[in-house]
Amino acid sequence: MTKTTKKALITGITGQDGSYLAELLLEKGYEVHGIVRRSSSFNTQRLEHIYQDPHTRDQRLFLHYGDLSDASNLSRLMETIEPDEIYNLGAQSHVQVSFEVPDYTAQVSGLGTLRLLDAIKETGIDTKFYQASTSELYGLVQEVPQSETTPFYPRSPYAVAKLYAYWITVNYREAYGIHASNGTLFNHESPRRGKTFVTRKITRAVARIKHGLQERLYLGNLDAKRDWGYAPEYVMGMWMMMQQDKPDDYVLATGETTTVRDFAQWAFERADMPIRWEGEGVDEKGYHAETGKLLVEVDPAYFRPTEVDLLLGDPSKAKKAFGWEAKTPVQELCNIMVDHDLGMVERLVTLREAGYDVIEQGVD
Ligand code: NDP
Ligand code: GDR
Repeated sequence: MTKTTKKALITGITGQDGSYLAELLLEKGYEVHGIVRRSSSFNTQRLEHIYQDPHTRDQRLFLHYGDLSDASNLSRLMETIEPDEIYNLGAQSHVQVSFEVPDYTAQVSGLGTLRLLDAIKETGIDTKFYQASTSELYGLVQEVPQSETTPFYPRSPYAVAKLYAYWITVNYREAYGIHASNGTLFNHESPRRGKTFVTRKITRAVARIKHGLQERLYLGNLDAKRDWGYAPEYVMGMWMMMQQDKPDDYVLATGETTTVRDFAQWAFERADMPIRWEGEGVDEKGYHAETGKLLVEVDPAYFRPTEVDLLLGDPSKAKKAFGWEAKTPVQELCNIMVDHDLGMVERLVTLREAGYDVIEQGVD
């Protein structure tokens, strides 16, 4: 290992963004350290293709047990690893779930950031810090499009926790001179997106319906609008932010917004199941335009106590500062995800037809 090899520490390495970021940093020659939670079942599926056995010579990917709720663990890891860059992507990241576990969400997604920043301050290591901030901070619409100067109005325990994390990042930058930046990222998706976020829930259901594994897709608010981009491009933006001489806060977004209904429409179309919509609100239903089969129904269980109706970002500051731009239009993103999920379900069905007793998760 040469002395010039940069070291990165990623919290949330097992998540969608963490896995893409680890890949990117390994490609760039970094030594990558990730914090993994102990779990009774494997939670490292997204890292399988880059996993290195600890006995491998020239190992460059290291996984450490840890948790954002455990300050002494974070401090010890910081001291032993001495990373040049820290990417804090770990979070209880599901907005609806945060209404069920608000205290835990605050501990992890809010105070977890403080624990990391304080460990940097107390250990005195020379490192850069990236905070995974979110367009959920904008919440109740104040201004469209939303930029770095738009006021925040969080609408969920998740968003309130992230508001704390945003400001504690700014505070430690100003108070202690830490190179700490907030990336305020709008929704970004991929075939690695968790299966309970709406885009992936839709694309996976489309594939399962196509192959007869599921009858129908139940959704919540079809009118919600999101600025959806492609996750690998966003982790590149995180890295670019960290290469700036001065820390700052930046929005990453596509500048386009789409309703949940339109995303679902495109996804079914991609799998040759065009939809026609009938009814309104809770009674709205999506039928197969040709067969008349009921494919989409609204289930109020998925409505949130307080909703974020419209997100549309203005990424011009990041473009001007370091040339970052989203490249994949949302419909292409939808196609990428549907094609992936169709392939996944096809493999599953083929294996089952051949007599193998495979569980669905096994081929994801
Ligand atoms: P995921 O939900 O896919 O991943 C979250 C990661 O955090 C997982 O690795 C998870 O581990 C880990 N984690 C959860 N709880 C803890 C804990 N107590 N201690 C340590 N790690 C923990 O999220 P994404 O990859 O989509 O998002 C990455 C970050 O960016 C998150 O902070 C999210 O809030 C934020 N964000 C995401 C956006 C998006 O559109 N994807 C947009 C804006 C911000 P495990 O695998 O064990 O569950
Ligand atoms: P979001 O993503 O809340 O924006 O947070 P999600 O995909 O969960 O919801 C997007 C919108 O779709 C509506 N919706 C549904 N959502 C889910 N999950 N399931 C449904 O069945 C459903 N039906 C309609 C939601 O009401 C919402 O309006 C994501 C996370 O990655 C956060 O961590 C991140 O900070 C933000 O994106 C930016």
